[in-house]
Parts: sequence; structure tokens; C-alpha cells
Amino acid sequence: MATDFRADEALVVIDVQKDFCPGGALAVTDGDAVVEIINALSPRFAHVVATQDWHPAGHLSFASSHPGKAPFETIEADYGLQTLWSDHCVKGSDGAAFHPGLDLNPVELIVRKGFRPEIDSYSAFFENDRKTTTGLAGALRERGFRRLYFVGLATDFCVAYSAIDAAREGFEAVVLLDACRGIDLGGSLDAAIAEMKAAGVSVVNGA
Ligand code: VGL
Ligand code: ZN
Repeated sequence: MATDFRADEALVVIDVQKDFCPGGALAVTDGDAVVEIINALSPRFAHVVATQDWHPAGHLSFASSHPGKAPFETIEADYGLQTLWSDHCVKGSDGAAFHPGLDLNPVELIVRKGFRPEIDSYSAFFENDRKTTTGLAGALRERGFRRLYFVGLATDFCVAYSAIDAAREGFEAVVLLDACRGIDLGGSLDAAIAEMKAAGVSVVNGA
């Protein structure tokens, strides 16, 4: 990483929530391993922001909302193909809380996403219809950030979508792979890394 404490850089912590950690409703293998890594990284940044997956009960992305469907199957949503998940990160639930070990003190802004019943949102910037904005790009631009470092869960879904959208929005986007863990659904991890690189995202090992 470049010089520590650059005013135009921010660390973006994606979805480090209980439901994505071992024991959670949509556990990412080894997901909780990112907690200490991110806690060690945060002090090297002048600014830290975070996202929180935050769904209403009965959300479109839940397999339980579609009779006969199981997690990891897909449906045709109004906006295209949507993968179905086990019920997770229901707003206000214990599983939606940040991992209790994650140091939230450095976090200046928390963006919740996925709260519209009929649209999922992997990206921190645009929901899965690719049109509905979360407002984060504007907020980060207004703050003067130019380079964003992404860490968290899951590498191949919310981290990848966020980093690719950041690059499209004109930010320099860097993914610190060591500080991410993936779901890897049918090769989705390798595919996501290739897509990030193709979109101009720097994907690096070693924070
Ligand atoms: C995520 C699937 C569903 C993620 C969120 O944080 O990567 N994945 N909701
Ligand atoms: Zn979700």
C-alpha cells in the first residue's frame, strides 16, 4: 500500500456481519478471519467506511420467499438473474449485526443496502438492477476520496461488485484479497477476480 494516512484514500469494509461468519445463516468459510486483519488495517487509514447487508423479512433474494426454490438456485427477477440465498441479515436481527470483534470506532459512515423488498444489492454503490443508487459514490466523491481499498465479505459477491462499481464510478479501486473471504459458488471466486481485473480494479495480496 502507498503512504499511510492519505486524506484522499478510504478503507471500505464490506459486510463483516455475523450471518456471513461461521455459525451464521450464510456463513462464508473462514469469514471471521478477516476481523483481526481489518482491525490491524484500519489504523493505517485516515478514513474508514463500512457497509451492512440489511434485508427485510421475505426479501426477494431469500429462497424461502419462492416456494420450491432452494438456496443457491436462481430466479428471473425483473432486473435479471438473481441468486437465491438462505434468509440472512434480516434488519434488526442478531445475524445482521457486525461481527462483535470488528472495531467500529474508526468507521465514519455505514451504508446499509438490500433494504428494498424487491431488489437485492451486492454492490455498495448500485443495487442489483444496476440503476438504483445507494448514494455512496456521491458521498465519497463529496468527501474528496480518490482511491478506495476494499476488504470484507464476500470476495466474489459484495466485495467484487463494489470494487467494480467503484472503478466504473471513477475511483481507483484496490481489493486487498488477504482481508477478504469468498463464497465460491461454481467457480465464482476465480470469475470475480478476473472480472475485477478486467474492470481495472487492482487485486492485491498482502495488505
Ligand atoms: C452477500 C450474498 C447475499 C455478500 C450478501 O455480502 O457478499 N452475498 N448477500
Ligand atoms: Zn444479502
